[in-house]
Amino acid sequence: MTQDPNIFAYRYNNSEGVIPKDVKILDSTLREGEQAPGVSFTHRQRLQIAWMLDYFGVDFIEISPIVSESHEESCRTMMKAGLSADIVAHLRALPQDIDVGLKCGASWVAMYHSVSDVHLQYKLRISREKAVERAVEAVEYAKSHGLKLRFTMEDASRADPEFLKEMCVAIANAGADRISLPDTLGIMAPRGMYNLVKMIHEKISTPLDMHCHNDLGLSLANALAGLEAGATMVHTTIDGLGERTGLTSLAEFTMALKLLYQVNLDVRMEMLRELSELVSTYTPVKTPMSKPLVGDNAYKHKAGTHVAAIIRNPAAYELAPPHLVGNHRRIIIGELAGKTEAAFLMKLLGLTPNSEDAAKITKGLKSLRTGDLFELELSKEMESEIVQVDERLNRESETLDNKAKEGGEKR
Ligand code: HCA
Ligand code: CU
Repeated sequence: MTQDPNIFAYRYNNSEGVIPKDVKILDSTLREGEQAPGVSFTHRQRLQIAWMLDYFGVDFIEISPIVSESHEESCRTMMKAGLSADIVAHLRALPQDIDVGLKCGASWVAMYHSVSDVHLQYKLRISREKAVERAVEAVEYAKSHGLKLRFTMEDASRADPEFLKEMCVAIANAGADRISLPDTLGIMAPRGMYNLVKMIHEKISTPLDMHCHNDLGLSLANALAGLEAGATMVHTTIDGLGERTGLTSLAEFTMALKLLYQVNLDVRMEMLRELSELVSTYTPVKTPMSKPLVGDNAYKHKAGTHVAAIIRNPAAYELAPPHLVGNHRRIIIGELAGKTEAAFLMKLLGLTPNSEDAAKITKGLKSLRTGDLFELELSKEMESEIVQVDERLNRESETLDNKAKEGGEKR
């Protein structure tokens, strides 16, 4: 089979050219990620994460210098570290916060201001008019100090669309370099996100950012929908860490771009599992086993029929090879194992595999009633051994079939 097994799925997606080839990634592990319950990095950990994200190849790294003196110090050090990524100082739309950014030597700041009525009334306790006035003043203040800036319309997805448009136009006219349209509550469906972004994209030419929370598990889908509607950057975090249930995961986003949109970003995807492990080491939030791509289970194969197919061609049950994201392929041996695995096990134990004994072992594994007995990581050598064992079993059963045909022998 020479054709890519994913080809028909790609055809349904029909998404080549639908989003910009030079789509940008902003990683907010050091800002939004630190808002995840239980997460707090040390200064050194922040610097290490920043270096690794930079080496991975993200375009922007976000950190909030206003949280504490330690954060301010990390921000200042990162600005001077000579990273290729731009460092964005995330702060409130207030002159005193912008001053902190300036003190850190920032060239990019991101200032956030709520735009939904519920936030204006209950969080900030100000009118819409006051919100526009304050926001425009903050943008002008930052621009007058030579800063590049992103303005975040916090809770954009729950704001009155007329007011959101008014605010976006005012902020664009005031000179913002980018505008973020976050789904702060994770309340959007992909269609809704598409409509919202399209509405703003038709109104202003300022480049737009997607920042989608994952409260309904739709953060990746919504970010992609936003890109389809004209946004050009997506905010991610390692493992999707963030306030409450977090936002779009860096691994899922980069792989979705590659597989679903045929956009090959200039990033080191093979670092994804390592990045996930790093953050897991530094926080009490352990990467869930079932986490797509980087989780322990992402490339484990259990059902006998799956394993048998995997060893002939991994593409049978893998959307992309594990090494692409630095993960490993494993097979589970236990009550769901089939004859091929049992034969492989015999070979490992120094026995000569044959169909009859392999069947007995399979039966034995089932009668143990212990579920998964153990798992094996498949090295390249092991995989080729399994294929050999599998071919041998196939030959054996072919011979038996032929004999049966020739002599009417019963099996
Ligand atoms: C926050 C708000 C924010 C900002 C997003 C952004 C959100 O937690 O302070 O700057 O693009 O989700 O609205 O994270
Ligand atoms: Cu957020």
